[in-house]
Amino acid sequence: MNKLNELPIFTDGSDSLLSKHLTKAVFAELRGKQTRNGFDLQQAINSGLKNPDSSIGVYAGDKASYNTFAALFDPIIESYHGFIKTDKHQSNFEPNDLDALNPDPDNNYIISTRIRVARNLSALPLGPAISARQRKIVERLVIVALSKLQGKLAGTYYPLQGMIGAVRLKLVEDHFLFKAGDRFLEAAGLNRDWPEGRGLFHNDEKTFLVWINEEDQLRMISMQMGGDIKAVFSRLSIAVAELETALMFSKSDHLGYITSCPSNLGTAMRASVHIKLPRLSKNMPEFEKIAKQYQLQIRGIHGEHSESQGSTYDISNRRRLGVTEVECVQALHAGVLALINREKLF
Ligand code: ADP
Ligand code: CIR
Repeated sequence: MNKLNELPIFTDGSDSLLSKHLTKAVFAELRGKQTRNGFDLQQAINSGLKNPDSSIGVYAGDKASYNTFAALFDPIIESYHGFIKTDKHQSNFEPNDLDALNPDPDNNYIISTRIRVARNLSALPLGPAISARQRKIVERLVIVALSKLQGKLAGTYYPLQGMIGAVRLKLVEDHFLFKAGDRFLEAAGLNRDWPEGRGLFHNDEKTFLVWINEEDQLRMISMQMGGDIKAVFSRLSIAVAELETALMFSKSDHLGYITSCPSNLGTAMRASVHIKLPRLSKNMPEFEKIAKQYQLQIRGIHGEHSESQGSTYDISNRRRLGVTEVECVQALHAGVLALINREKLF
């Protein structure tokens, strides 16, 4: 990696939170700093520099990055989540507090529902600064914890190393597995030693899955066909509580669960539906207006940075910090109801 001597110049097309908040003064304050794991500013911002179309553009190498590089990370966190230094994050993962009747009981619009949370182990650096040896320790610890799951959550771990190419691609295509070679993760150092230490756990029904050592050390996922958001949330709540008894996750009173991308801090939860909106999606300004009003993010059908296919979109909660898990999902539910009601009016 080249040494970062001068304030990077961002092209006009760059709209990332990095380009907005890496001012001359912030750069001067942070350029010589590094955390105890040796993670420096160059590593924190490399993804945004290499990928001018980033929306965020920064990654943390460890929990300490959020203090060491606070002059850059705090304004990014505030811009993304609307959460300031004096705010406190609170958790509520209680399914009984969620009021979310299926918004599409006849299956006319919602294809599938998925909720994921990210977690990292408190004793080790985050993915951008982890060593190959430490990554394998994560894999081993998580496999042991997963092997204790019982009943419908019990399943099998499939390491990426040695997996047949066609099998891996089918899992990606079917939305169960992360893709390889993501350029944002590549520039963040998250693809080092690929595919060592990475893998996928899932139960027989593929309704509970865990990604190991992708962008975060764990991504725990609950998903199923249709729009029963509450069932998906309940399954995840039980599974996460179970794994939390066996693993010590990195968190802070202020920032909630610590993740490598600041957009995932707090609940680290993205609750989404794949939804068909053939009429509304022909009127993008109206579609985007409703999404903005309900603080929803619109993604393509193969996830972040992908295009939509036909009129099917991935709709999810945008905020994850300063809101509880129940509030994240309640926001998705309210937004999805509004989208379906608008679609019906055309
Ligand atoms: P993340 O959810 O971790 O932010 P991505 O946006 O990359 O990551 O999505 C990961 C995968 O999950 C992609 O294959 C995406 O299509 C799939 N996915 C997301 N939401 C749903 C959903 N509601 N139903 C089915 N698959 C989904
Ligand atoms: C980016 O900056 O575009 C990538 N590093 C991904 C950021 C995560 N995106 C999001 O909205 N949660």
